[in-house]
Amino acid sequence: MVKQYTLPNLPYNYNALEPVISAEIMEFHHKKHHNGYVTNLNKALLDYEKAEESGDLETMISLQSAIKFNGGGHINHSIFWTNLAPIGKGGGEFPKGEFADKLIAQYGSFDAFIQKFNSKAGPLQGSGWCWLGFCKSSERFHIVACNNQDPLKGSTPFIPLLGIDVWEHAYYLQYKNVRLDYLKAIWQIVNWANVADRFEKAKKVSCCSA
Ligand code: MN3
Repeated sequence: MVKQYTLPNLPYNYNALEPVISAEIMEFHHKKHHNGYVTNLNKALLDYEKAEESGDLETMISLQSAIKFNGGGHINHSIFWTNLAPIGKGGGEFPKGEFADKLIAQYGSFDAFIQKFNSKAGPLQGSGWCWLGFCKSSERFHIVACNNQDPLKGSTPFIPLLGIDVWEHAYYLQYKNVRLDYLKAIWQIVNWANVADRFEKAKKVSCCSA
């Protein structure tokens, strides 16, 4: 049988990211939104397997967008939760070491990087994600905005290090329509140790021939 996915537990309580992200947002985001992606992904994969077994190519094709959307939603949120940490427990604390040195070498400073990231995430039209990705071949970081639930790896050659969800469901209950306030605040809870850890792994992955 085709692999089925499960909703991962959050590495902290729903209220742990307050005051930056309210418990209400976190609970809805995890239990309803992420859980919905997992449920719909599993169903689409089972339906796809059935269609494949019976040679129903049209149904297989019709299921591809559901697999992309819900599979991307599961991948993206699974990264996002670990990219965040409560204030006082790693949240917002810039790391030291190779990752930090390299990021500063490319962008000038952490603040300059954040400014650049937010200038890409803020104007993203509709729903999507903004990512910091790394390319081993060019040894460069890339800030990329992706629409809907398109996962960074799969849509681009880059390995995702940090993703910020800019769907309205990620901030609307607290920040209303002011996405930029959410984007300014979220850096207080970015788990840079997790981002640096992902960088260490990304250094070993060939992503493209650039
Ligand atoms: Mn989301």
